[in-house]
Amino acid sequence: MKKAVFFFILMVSVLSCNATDAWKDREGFVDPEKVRAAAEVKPHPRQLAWQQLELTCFFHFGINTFTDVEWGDGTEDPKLFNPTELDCRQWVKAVKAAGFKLAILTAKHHDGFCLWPSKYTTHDVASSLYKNGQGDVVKEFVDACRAEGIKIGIYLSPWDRHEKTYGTDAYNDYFDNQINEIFDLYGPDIDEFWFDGANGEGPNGKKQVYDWNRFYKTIRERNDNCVIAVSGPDVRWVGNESGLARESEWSVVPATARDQDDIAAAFEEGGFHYENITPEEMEALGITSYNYDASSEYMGDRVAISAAEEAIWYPAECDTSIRPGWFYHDYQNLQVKSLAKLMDIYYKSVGRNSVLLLNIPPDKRGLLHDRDVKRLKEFGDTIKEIFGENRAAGAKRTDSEVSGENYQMTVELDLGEEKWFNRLSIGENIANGQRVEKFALEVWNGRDWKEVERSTTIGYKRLLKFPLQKAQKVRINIVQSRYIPEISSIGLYYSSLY
Ligand code: FUL
Repeated sequence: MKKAVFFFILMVSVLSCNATDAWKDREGFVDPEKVRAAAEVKPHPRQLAWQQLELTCFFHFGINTFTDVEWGDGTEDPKLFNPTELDCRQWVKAVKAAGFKLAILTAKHHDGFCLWPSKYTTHDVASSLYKNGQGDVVKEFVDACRAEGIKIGIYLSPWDRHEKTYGTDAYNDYFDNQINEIFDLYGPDIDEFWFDGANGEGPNGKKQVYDWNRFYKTIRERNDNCVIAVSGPDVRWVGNESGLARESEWSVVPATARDQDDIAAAFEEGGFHYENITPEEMEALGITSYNYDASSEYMGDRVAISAAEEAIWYPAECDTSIRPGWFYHDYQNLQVKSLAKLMDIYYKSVGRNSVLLLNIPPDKRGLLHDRDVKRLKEFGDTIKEIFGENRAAGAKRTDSEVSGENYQMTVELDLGEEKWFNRLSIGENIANGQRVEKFALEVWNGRDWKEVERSTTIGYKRLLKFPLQKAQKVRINIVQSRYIPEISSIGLYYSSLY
């Protein structure tokens, strides 16, 4: 009996601990004016359009597919590239059926091998056996995307382990020329350029000093709607390759998050940061700038914003692969991520104010493997099944007044009758910024409002999983916001499994 009482007390304290932890503030200097100003930072229309895609994908395909490695060194024989059944339409159909809206092809990876016939190098498809050197994979890819209505993304690795000019100013010309070449041949409707953060040595042992602003200017001139990701100003790498956003994911972060040298350092050294100290302490330590840690769990929180000179809209993209590697390897055929794993990633990427970038690597034939195609279909079907029926559709919504220095308010929904649900989808009108810091989901049990779940940021979309509820009235209790909350969508759903 004693044991049972002890266990009960332990469980109660563990549960209440968890509940309060979600709202626990980090210790540190907070400047209310800067926090308030951060709520005014808004996305560029190209960033907003990108965020609304939710599901985007990668196709890692190239010379590595044939040499069976993850990073080629640029010395591989182009003749090895020879897909026997290449069908980009098969790739694009598979991802489209699963709900993906944009696909990115690795037109050039770190080995420098180009999947299009480039007039600036011979390390490309034109020197391969594929269609006797007459093939053009980038063209086949963009044609397939256009035919299926999928947006187009191009991955062009700045780091080039083949190109002889790498490490000199001439390489900046080479890289800029290739960006222009891509637009000349396949543009202008390229919606995402993906520049990797990895920056190693070239064939002559030199590292490149990139002329980033020149590359960005070229892209802006060719298509102002195109977002530039990772080593670029529009889309931020989330900080891991597991497809997981932070529990609190802010799209408004210190401007230093966009500093290219810091991004490269973060890739190499795991990064470093000083956001937990006051400006006075920074001065005393001789630190002049707030440094960047791509994986800091505090990215964009009040303390980080308070230490920043400037805050910018720089939303997170969560990249991960459906298999352990980015490129296809036969021996990984039994390691395709499970549906449960993919759904967990979905809740923790799209469901945490981020865009998912899922890689599905085509094999040596130039086709997606059956196992990957099957898993993609299950993934898309499961999302549609869960989120296809919104049990809050047509509900009567009542917003309270906003009060207090934390802009508290409630949004109440009357569902018209009692309904069962165990998933919440909620969104802010991010065209006006990201504001909510702490909220709770509550249900009316006939006498009182009962708290079901506590959470933190919302942003474009927040998904919550919680135990099954039956209620007619539901309330979102916003307990802390940086400015007047603008809740633009609320959905309630039921899922038996995921
Ligand atoms: C990394 C690269 O080094 C990997 O090969 C892969 O392309 C991944 C998406 O980005 O930085």
